Amino acid sequence: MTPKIMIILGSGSDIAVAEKAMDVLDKLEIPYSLKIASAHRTPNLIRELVSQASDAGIEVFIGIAGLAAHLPGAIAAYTPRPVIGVPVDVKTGGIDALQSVVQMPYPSPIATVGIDRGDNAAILAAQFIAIHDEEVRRKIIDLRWTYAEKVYTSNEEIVQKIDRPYIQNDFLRIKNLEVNGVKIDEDAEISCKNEDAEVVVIVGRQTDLPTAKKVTVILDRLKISHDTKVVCPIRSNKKFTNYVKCMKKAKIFIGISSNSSQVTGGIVGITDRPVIGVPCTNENGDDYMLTTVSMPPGVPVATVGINNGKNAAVLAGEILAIKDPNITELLDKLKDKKINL
Ligand code: AIR
Repeated sequence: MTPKIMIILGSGSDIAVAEKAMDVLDKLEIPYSLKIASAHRTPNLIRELVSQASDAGIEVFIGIAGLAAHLPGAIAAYTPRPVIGVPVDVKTGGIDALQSVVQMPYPSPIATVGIDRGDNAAILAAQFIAIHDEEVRRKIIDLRWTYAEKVYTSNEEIVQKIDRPYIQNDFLRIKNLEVNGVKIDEDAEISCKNEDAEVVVIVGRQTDLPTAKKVTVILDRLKISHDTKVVCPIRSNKKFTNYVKCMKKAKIFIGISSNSSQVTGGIVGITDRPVIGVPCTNENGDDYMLTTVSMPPGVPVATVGINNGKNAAVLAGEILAIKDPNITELLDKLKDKKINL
């Protein structure tokens, strides 16, 4: 059977992070292949392996590496398919690897997940595949529920067992709370005119709109339908939730996030579709890459480089191109600079 996903490790010493990815893919019953090849020690092997794997039908690549982790970028050089990068903590807490993976130049994005987050890389790869596979989509929803369930059970197993004189454990006991899923609020004043948009771009504040513009320029070049809204999940929670929920045909969400990156974090909690995050810089020049990428297990955000809206759009194109040769062709032209940008 041809696997759908190929995981490549920069070294055998990265195997513990790969185990987390394989645990998830086993649960989701998605066939995968695992190889070891180093961007620096064996560049020819990467070229051969990735080219042949792409031709054979691999749909998504996951590159896992530490230190100067150029592996995911090297994979991207030889495939039109989306590449997910997992930085590994070998030195400096993995920050060296994270920067090497996430800060890719246009038009070669790496969908970066948090340091050592092999589990989130596998969920993200499955989300890419689920765009054209409803069965995988259902399995992801079930798997993600197990992460949520743990939150509920820890209230019983940890909090309820605490015996202290002033803790009031009968007050709003979690297991007795009725918690409903978020529903569209017909009264919230936000419209969803472009309901058929395949890619939905959400911007938390006006000042980040230039980054959104970079996204939409490239989506137009790729002939991908899109809708953009400036709406903040903290200042206008109802509008934000309503918007995400009413864009029912969205295949991919792109969140443009600054500060604590509540935009991307907010989207990923209320959709099972893949979420791409573009971290922005603020007026003082601080960037928000860490608050975008460092998501907990179960809720990945595919992070691209700082302010790199163009790479977010290319990544969205690569994901949709898995089953759409027309987009693959347009991406080829973009990458070869055959069309004038
Ligand atoms: N690595 C291997 N080739 C290039 C890089 N950056 C990474 C591996 C591993 C780290 O270097 O992905 O995380 C150390 O590798 P090793 O083989 O010395 O244990």
